[in-house]
Order: sequence, then structure tokens, then C-alpha cells
Amino acid sequence: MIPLDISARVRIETQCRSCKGEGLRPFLDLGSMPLADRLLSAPDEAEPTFPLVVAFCPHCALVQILHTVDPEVLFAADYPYFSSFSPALLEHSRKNALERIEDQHLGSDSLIVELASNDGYLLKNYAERGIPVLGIDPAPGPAAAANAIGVHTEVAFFTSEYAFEIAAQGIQADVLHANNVLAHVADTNGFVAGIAHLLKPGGVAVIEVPYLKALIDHVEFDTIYHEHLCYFSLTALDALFRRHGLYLNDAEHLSIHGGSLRIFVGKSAHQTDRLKEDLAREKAEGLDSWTYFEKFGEKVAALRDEVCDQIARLKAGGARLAAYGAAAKGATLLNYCGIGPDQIDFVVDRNTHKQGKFMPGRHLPIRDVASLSDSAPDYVLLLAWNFADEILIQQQAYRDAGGRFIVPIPTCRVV
Ligand code: DWN
Repeated sequence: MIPLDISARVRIETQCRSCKGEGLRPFLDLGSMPLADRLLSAPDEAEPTFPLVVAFCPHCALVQILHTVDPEVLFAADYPYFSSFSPALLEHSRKNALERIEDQHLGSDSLIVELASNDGYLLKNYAERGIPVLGIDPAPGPAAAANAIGVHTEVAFFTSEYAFEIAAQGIQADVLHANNVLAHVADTNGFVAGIAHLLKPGGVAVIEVPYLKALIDHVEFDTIYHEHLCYFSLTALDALFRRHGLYLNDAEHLSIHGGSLRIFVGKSAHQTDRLKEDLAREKAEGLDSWTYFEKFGEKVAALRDEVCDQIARLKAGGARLAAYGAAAKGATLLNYCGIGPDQIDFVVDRNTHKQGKFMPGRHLPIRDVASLSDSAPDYVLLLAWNFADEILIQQQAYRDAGGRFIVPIPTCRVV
């Protein structure tokens, strides 16, 4: 059960999470939303909702939400996200580790640390090759899964104090990974200061974050939820790391999660030409100014109407609909679009920890993927659109039998 006094455990931010500047400028209000990853055990379970408003900092260009829900609530013992349920993510992570091993000449005298190491999905690629690892993750479930496969993981929130404490024990990283976590931490500066403590002088922090430009350009509004406190441009990241004696030296553009950045950060400045070009491009396109964001709300509302109209047309024609992917982004999309049991019969997901539970806010039941062939709905709304290629191939038999997928982002289309 989610205790109802939880609504007291939220803070309204008046200063920028990075530079502490005032005058944050809201540009998108998604309304009052449930916690996207807090799946329900019963459809009638009481659940709190919180405002979800996105704002731009005119001083350092960081995009961020204005309400901070207590991390103990967001990442509690029943936090259901396990990275290893996505084969595409596992392959992406394996390649990442192999590249690091080669680039940094890693071996048995190295130490690889991952912040928010989840179920060992990434660190296992080092451990299997005899390279020492340390995982740090606040969610007991995924951490237990990591330790069960031999990936040494400590259950803890990573903070500057925690980093200082383990660095004092002589623990410092040759490579420090932090994938899809920098956006999640309530103390952004403390987290980055902790990275500075934990990184060896010649070490490299290899950090993956969803890319703000992809979110805006492809209208990926559903990737906005209370877990994601910040939405990063290279411009905002550069300012954030410099504040702590760290330097953004390179960045790769990745397709994962709808468009992400893999940034390389060190204790000395060696910016690559491609990073300099990317930073210049962001300035030229206006990611450091308000005008880039001011019309985004209209684009989101238009996409919502597109999705709702498509689903209404199909329902009016007597179609039966299900959804695929009990994703956090799926909760935002269903709740912002007002899609629920009147439109969608159930959601399927491979993550066994999610099956048998109910989607936040709309309370759609979550079943295993086999339900698609058992119930044979006419259409499936693909909430995990960021894995569309993988899932469409996986579900070829359903499609060969006449089933169709509705892919909602960046434009709503039936495939
Ligand atoms: O930042 C975060 C992103 C990176 O991952 C976390 N806050 C939580 C999570 O967000 P999400 O839940 O929107 O992520 P996913 O990984 O896009 O969710 C995909 C869902 O689809 C998962 O529940 C797993 C499921 N899935 C499946 O059932 N079959 C995924 C694949 C690839 C599949 O074949």
C-alpha cells in the first residue's frame, strides 16, 4: 500500500537544481500525475498524485520539473524497474563495457563503479572478465538480483558524503558509469561532487542521459515523470560538471530510450572537436534560450489529441485494444491522454515483477506477453515505443495473424 500521508513528502523547487538561480520559467504543465513507476497491487488502491510542471532555467539552461517527491518514496523496496528485461538494452550495455575495456586498457587491477547499477545488467560484463566492480543502487530488489549473479552491489543512495566515505577507504574508479540516474537525483550537485570524489585522477566517468533535444524535437512528452527531475542538454551538463572541477570532454549520440547522450567526463579539460561542434549547434538552435521551449506545450497537446482521436476511431469501429510495456513513460502517456479501461483492456510486459499489478492512475491490469496471443486484441498501443524495433520483431506472429500496433511517438501511426 502507498501511505496516503505521502503527499506531504514533496518539495516545490524555486531555485534551479544546478546553478541555484531564481526565475525558473515553466513551459509545460502535464497536470496532477500519479508516480509513474509505483505500480498498484490492487485496482482500488489509494494513490497520491503530484503536479508535473517542466521549467527552463534562464541562467544555466537546465530543464527540470518543479516538484521533488521524496526519493525514499520513488525508489522504495518495490521499485519494479529491472534493466535486464530488455535484450536491446543488454546488448547496448555489453558493447559499452567492451569499448571501455579496450579504450581504458582495463584489467584485474582496475575498478569499475556503477551508480544505479540496477540488476547488474552492465557490470556483469566486467565481472565476467575478472575486472573488479562495485555496484551502488538504492533499490533492494534489483541489487539482490545483481549480487545473485556475482556483481558486488551495495544498497545505498549515492551522495557526496557516501562517495567521500568510500573514497577514504581507498575506493576510487578507473571508470565510473551512471546510466539514466543523473536525471533522477534530488541533490544534483551533491551527486556530481560525489563523482568527483570517486573518480581516479586519470579516470573517466561515462554517463548516459536521455537527450533534451530528442525529447523536444520528437515530442517525447511521456518521458517526463516525477523520477526524472532534470532533462539535459550538453550546454547545461557542461555548466553542471565544471562547477565541481569536472570537464565534459566528449559526447556520443545514442538511439536508446528515444535518443540519449553518452558523455565522457574527466578531471582535466580535453574537449573533442565533435563536442565543440555539438555545443555550438545547441547555441545556434537556441537550447540555451526560452524561445526554444515556449511552444512545446502546444505540440504536446496536439500529439495527445492525435493519439486520442486514433483510439476513439478504432473503438468506434468495434476494435478491441491492449497495450504493450508497463513503462514509466506509459503511465505518463495514459494519464495525460486520459486513456483507461474504456479504451484498453490490459497491458502486457515481460517484467515478471510488474505482471499481476496495475498501471498507476488508470489501473489497467498488467499481464504477461502471452496474453496478446491468448486474447488476440485487434490493436496494441505500444507504450514502450523506444523499443519498437525489438518488440515488433518479437511480436511478428501476432502481426502475421492480423494484429496491429499503434506507435504513439513521435507521431501516432498504425503499423
Ligand atoms: O530512466 C528510466 C528509463 C531509462 O527506464 C527509468 N526511470 C525507468 C525506465 O523507464 P521506462 O519504464 O519508461 O523504461 P523502459 O525500459 O522503456 O520500459 C520498457 C518496459 O517494457 C519495461 O517494463 C520492460 C518492457 N519490455 C517488454 O515487456 N518486452 C521491454 C522490452 C524490450 C520487451 O521486449
